[in-house]
Amino acid sequence: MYRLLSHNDLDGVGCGILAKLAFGKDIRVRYNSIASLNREVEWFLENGNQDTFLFITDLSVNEENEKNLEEFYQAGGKVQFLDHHKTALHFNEYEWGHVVVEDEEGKLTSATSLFYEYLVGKKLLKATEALTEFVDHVRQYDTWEWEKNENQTARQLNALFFLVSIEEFEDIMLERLQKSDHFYFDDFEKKILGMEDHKIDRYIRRKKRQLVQTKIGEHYAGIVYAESYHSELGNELGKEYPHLDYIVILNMGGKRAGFRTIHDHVDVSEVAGRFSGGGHAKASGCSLNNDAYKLFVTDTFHLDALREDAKRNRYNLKHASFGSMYKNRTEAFFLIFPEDDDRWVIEQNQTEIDQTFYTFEEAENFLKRNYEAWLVKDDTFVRHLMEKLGKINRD
Ligand SMILES: [Mn+2]
Repeated sequence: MYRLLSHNDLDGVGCGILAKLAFGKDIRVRYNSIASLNREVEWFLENGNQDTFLFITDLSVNEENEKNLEEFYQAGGKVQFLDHHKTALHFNEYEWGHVVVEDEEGKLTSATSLFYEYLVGKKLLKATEALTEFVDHVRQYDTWEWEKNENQTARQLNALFFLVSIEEFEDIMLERLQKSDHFYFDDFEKKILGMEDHKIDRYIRRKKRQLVQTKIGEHYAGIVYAESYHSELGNELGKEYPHLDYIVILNMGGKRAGFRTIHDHVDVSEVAGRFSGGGHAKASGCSLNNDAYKLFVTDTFHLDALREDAKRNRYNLKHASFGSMYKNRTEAFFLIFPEDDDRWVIEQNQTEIDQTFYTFEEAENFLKRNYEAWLVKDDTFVRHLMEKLGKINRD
């Protein structure tokens, strides 16, 4: 008999689907949250049969289970641990541990891609075109590589995963992967996935107007409350407000904080680590313990939300040689413009501030971090210029 304990996200369930294809009725699969995995492992070690082969995928166990698994293995127990989280790399010390974050070609791995490689390598599963495609969609979604590749199938595969129950998702995929030459969505799925895309768009648009900014240590963070679509949200908010080092998504119902960044200079697994959480460099999470609650909720609840930059301007544009106009909540006006030798300067209410910048982006970052200013709409821009002109004419 085989037993699989895996994560309850798309990557974790991808492992379950592969396990069922490989072992059929001989495997029992259970999907876990980060918290419930340790209980399951404890239960297995206390009650499990020495003949049952245990797989653990996409999640890490605590130190006690780590020690007990090693004992179980040394006593002849069969266990294989497969993961791709940086925080689990120390499991490679064990013969039963296999943790790879990036493969030899520099491609990011996922639990599903590692498990596929393992099963095919051990001749427990036959590689097919459809399976290879499915595994790579899961991998691209989990590593966020889909975005760079504009792989909408990967994104929609995850959306479908959340639209149906895990059991339904398994059933659909098991049948499709066994029967078809290629991975695909049927017409009904395409229709509901289209509707879901619109719903996500509206949700994200609303959340963009609820984000507050705060400084934590040397980093600037954006904080938002949200129960759903954390990955999409983290990514879209990160792109809308690139001056923020990372985005904190608070799920009050789940009493958890998620951290996302689109930047390479920040490692959010470190941020989560400060609150006993973990994860990847670009996506991580922790429980809302007292410290995290105070920092992210108590200390920021009174703050006003950031304002988005004007999007449909024809005149007041970023990088403009005659200047880009910003404004903040205190009604201060700012102008970013280039000065002779490739330096960008900021003028606040017609007075230049001391600091100068090499690029427009640097200047804008400074402005947004320190003044929470936004690019004003054309009509404000024009009105402001007219007033200035009027003043000059009167003088
Ligand atoms: Mn994963």
